[in-house]
Amino acid sequence: MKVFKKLTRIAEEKGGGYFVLIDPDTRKNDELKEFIKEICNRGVDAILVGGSLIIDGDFQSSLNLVKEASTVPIIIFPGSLQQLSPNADAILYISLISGRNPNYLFGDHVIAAPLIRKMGIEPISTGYMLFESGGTTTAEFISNTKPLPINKPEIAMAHALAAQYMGMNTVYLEAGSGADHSVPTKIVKAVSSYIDIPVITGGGIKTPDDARSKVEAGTTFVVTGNVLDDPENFELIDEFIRAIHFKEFS
Ligand code: 1GP
Repeated sequence: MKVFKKLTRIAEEKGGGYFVLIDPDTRKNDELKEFIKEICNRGVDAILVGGSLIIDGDFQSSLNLVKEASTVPIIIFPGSLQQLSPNADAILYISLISGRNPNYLFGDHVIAAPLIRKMGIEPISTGYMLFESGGTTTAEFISNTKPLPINKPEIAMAHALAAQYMGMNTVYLEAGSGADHSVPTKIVKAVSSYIDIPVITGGGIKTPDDARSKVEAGTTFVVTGNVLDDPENFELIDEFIRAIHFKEFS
């Protein structure tokens, strides 16, 4: 069975699926390996690797390290065409549908498609929707697009439905990495109940309660990144898992 289908089934069984995002700038070498082993042992469902802007990190070597240490699927979350690797299991094949930048709607995709085919990794067609979140996020700045308003759920719903009608596998509701505020739960609920394809929600999720509210609102997957970078927060991982896999723990 294909990676995304499998993950969707797991999420349905557990209540929700939990993805942890690894930004190659943040963790290096041994520390990264240990972190990956630990989060896999604790029950994360998949690992995303990538970033809108990588400054000091090395995407390829980070991905290879993650691959060596991981027991769960590795999905590339590409910030650019440089972030491709045959060592991943799948890639979020992202169209930035909240924006109108042609390169991110159907431009880089043309260049990446033959490479992805050659690499033999699974493309997960993703309608990526960036939302206002209290400040300018890297994703917003780099993509030069305007985020969706958070006080107009109907705009988000129409975008998500268009993604479904265009045959995409999923929509990703994104507040931006390190966002002040996560995508409002009412938006997650409005979109999730309006479409039939799985929803991924990420950006600015800092507490297990917030993660749980997104799952209750209907998201299929929750993504966290920054929150676990602070070693003091590491133990939160178990709480995130309990909050997201709530069916297993109820
Ligand atoms: C960004 O959803 C991810 O796409 C993770 O965001 O680092 O804010 O958790 P955070």
